[in-house]
Amino acid sequence: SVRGDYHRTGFHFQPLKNWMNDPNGPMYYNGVYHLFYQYNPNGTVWGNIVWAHSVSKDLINWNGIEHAIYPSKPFDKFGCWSGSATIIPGKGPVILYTGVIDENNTQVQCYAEPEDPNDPLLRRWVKPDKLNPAVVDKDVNHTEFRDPTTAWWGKDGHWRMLVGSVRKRRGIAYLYRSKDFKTWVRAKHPIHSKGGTGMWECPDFYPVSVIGNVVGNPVKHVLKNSLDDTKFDYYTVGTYLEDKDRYVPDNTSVDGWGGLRYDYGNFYASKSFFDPSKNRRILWGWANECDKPIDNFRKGWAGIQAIPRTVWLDFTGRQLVQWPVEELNSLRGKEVNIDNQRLEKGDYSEVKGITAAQADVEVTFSFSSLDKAEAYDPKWVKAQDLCAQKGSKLQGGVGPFGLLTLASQNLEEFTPVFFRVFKSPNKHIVLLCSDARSSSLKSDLYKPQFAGFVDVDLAADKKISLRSLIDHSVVESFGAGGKTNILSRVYPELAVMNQAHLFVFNNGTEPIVVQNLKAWSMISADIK
Ligand code: DQQ
Repeated sequence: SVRGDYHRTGFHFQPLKNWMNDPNGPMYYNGVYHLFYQYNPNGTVWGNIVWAHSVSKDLINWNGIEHAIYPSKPFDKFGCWSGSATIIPGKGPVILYTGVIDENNTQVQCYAEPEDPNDPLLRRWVKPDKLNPAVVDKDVNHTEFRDPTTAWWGKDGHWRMLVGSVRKRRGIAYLYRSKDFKTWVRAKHPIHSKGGTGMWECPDFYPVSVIGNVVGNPVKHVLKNSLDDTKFDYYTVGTYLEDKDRYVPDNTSVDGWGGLRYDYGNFYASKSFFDPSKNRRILWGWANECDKPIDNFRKGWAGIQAIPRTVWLDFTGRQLVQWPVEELNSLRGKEVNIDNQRLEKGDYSEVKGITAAQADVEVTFSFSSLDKAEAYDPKWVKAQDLCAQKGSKLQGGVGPFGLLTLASQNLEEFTPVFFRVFKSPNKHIVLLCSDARSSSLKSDLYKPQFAGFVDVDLAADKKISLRSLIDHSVVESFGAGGKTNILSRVYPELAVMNQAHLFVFNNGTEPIVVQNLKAWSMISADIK
């Protein structure tokens, strides 16, 4: 097979060919899930952007239909960029998106609605001239003014929505209000902003509560911004002061690069929506290629979407938790199990009997003591640097232990996903790492080691869980039940198709027990 075929995903969403980036306007309407996305119909690089459109009954199997929004008017002639859907009670869905009006990249916000609201698939979208452009604002940075959010309805009977921007180096989420969804007026104060963080792309703002209390009191709000500077999605948990229309992050969450991320890997420009059919909030995020542009060209495609994730507030109130939507389990085929397998220092053991290049793995590791944990140096503030320094090969105390995914038989190639535990004076510090440095024999690729800290109390539990979705060129991992997540894009040359293997390993002095491991061969999703 040609390079590209064996890196194509089996159950992660991707179009048949060409370039895809941000998920746009996700929603559930009249029994159908809609996913729009930034798409180049003519090539494998970013450009000629339209809103492609796919529909689904289950978030896993998709049918591509005609492009929903494409340049057709003076206000979007140079691009139809990211935006969101809002379902207006008694009327139905509408879309706000960013139109690029000239070669200078001047951005305005535009309005689109279904041509026929009774079409179950909402195939055709129109942009009424008298409603467009919906927002033109002379007082903002006109080339950095984009990505309107889903609107929400305030107690005063006015709609509100946010648009991302920047002034000097201050990232800004401007707030606009409207009585009728037609005329929008910028509020005196942005809902939130933060100096030194650069352009805020694709803001997202929504209420959250601890799971089981989704419909009841929203206890907190989340503001997510995609930082153009770093290409990661950062969020804070905080309070929305409705009467002032300001958002204030809690003192346990910080804005900017030092803050919490949805994902510590390749995951950007994400967007969430509320799914009333199952009372849950679902998050979509774009996972860019790490392959070279020339290889994207050879493959004929570039960009995938992460598996849609249910998102809720952790019981501590300090962070979110994410988990693949339950519908994904419908693709689980053959299952293998391991119980109570002990791994001494240096042990690695193959998980046989599944298609290791297209699999779902859930595992719980336990150990009897934390005494051997390595000392933590307070200088190690960046998880990614610590992972670079320690990796999976350097022997530790408690860990490194975890999975070797997409591994070739003799480990010439492998992508380790693993924990390392450190001891600091008052607590233990847990690192989750997904290290692409050994993922491919090919040398001229971007093979980053990604990592994040995991906020868990191991002293109480002495165990930790990991789930990895392995899909040819992606390893998407959820640590500690979805508290710290990492998506890696990898391009093995040997560990492909039925030449790929999966191992559990321990490279620390403390013995680790694979308390329980379940792995499934994954059936391919039906994505047309
Ligand atoms: N991608 C879109 C923009 C957005 C950026 C253009 C984020 O609207 O700011 O394709 O990836």
